[in-house]
Amino acid sequence: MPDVPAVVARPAYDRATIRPGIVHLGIGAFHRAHQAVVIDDRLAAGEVGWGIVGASLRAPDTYDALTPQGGLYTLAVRSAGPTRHRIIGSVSEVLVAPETPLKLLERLADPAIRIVSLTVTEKGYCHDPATGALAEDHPDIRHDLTSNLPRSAVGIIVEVLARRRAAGVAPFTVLSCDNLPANGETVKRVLARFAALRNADLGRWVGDNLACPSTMVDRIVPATTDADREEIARALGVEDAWPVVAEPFWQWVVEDHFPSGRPDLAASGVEMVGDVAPYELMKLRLLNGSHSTLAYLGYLCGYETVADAIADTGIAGTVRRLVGDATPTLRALTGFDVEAYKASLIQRFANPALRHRTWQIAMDGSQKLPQRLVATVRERLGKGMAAGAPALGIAAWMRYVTGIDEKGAAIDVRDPMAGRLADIAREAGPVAERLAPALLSLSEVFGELAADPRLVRPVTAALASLYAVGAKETARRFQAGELAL
Ligand code: CS2
Repeated sequence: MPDVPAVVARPAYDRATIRPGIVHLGIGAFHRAHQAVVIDDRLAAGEVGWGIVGASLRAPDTYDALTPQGGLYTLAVRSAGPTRHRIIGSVSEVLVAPETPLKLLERLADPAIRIVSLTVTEKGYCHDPATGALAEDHPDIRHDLTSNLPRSAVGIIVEVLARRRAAGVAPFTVLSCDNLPANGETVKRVLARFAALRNADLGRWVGDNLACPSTMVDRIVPATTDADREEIARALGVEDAWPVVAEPFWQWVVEDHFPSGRPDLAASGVEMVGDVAPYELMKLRLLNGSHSTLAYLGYLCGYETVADAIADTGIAGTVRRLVGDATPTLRALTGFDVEAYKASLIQRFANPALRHRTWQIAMDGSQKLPQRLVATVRERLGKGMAAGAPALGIAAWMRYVTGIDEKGAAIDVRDPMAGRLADIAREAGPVAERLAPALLSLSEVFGELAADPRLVRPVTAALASLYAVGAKETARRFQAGELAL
């Protein structure tokens, strides 16, 4: 353990005693600032059988950074007050799936592994975002159906479940920690379908035996920058190749269904519940819905970070209206103060010490919009209400994915559907009446609402305004009640 100032919290346990009990797929900054911190607490409480083997499914960068540090890294918790630093020790090993695929399969097959958790982002589930069904023509799925060296999370998990079953080893619990609605059901649906495509009997076995509790995860964790690395090195007096930076707030709500055992998560502040759905809906529609709206409007206005965007009164007012419009679509939550959660959101977005880039959140919109904005519209329409604020968020996404900003400069649009989005934008041209219906016809994103005039009309009106007067003035008009959607 390097010599760091005494104020820096360190693992309060002997790391040599840790035994892995969890394999985490997708070991990015979010996992390291959220679930791994809870596990660090459990290890400190003496539950040494729950160390984490973290796997990257694509790039070796996390492996390269953390392996020379023995898996240790710093968590910097940033707010308006002084930054708090803590060294996390729960990651005992990092693997890179494409480089050592057999090693990963071997670790996953180990009976000591009782939980396989995932943060692979929305697109990592290889599903149709609107329906939640496995995308059977996805190139990774097609590859994995014919290979015993799978590359997708879905293919890897099913391969190992088959091996464990053949060896008479109980399955692990699969714990999705991604921002998807009913993430447990979603991962189970794609796993069972993939397994059935391999072999009908395996498909049934997965359906009958695999536990996939749903979870709601919440903590704002911007991508680490070189400036963060330098600042943390100065504070610690040692270099950390890949620290993570987060806000103080965190929440983790987990459905309590772990037939293969679990650490005592509740003892570290995790809420163990029977039904996560009301929490998920609240978080996806309030926080993530606001985030995506802030990202597209903010980026178009030229704001680099969420904190810059929320300082714009028009955008802040639009986010408040979005939260208000999403509220009637939420389900009742007993014992949780939704009003306090709502009130804290603007403050969290305004955190001056988190430099959360609008561009980062804008990524993968085609995968995020369905649960963040489209689902809110669907429920509002079902209740006889107008589409409301989400229509502006959707229109801002459309303006963004044209790939040209308000000054005529190129936007680096990152999205698995980027090619199709660009083709549609090129064909329609910068004409709201053509572009809005053309993008709305993407059924993967908008489902059955594609041609619904109750969505087409307000989205077209919002997009026309974005073209005519720009994002800043459109947000101002919307929050002032001068643009009805
Ligand atoms: C963000 C989320 O990048 C994004 O899409 O909306 O990562 C968000 O910061 C987290 O879900 C907060 O819990």
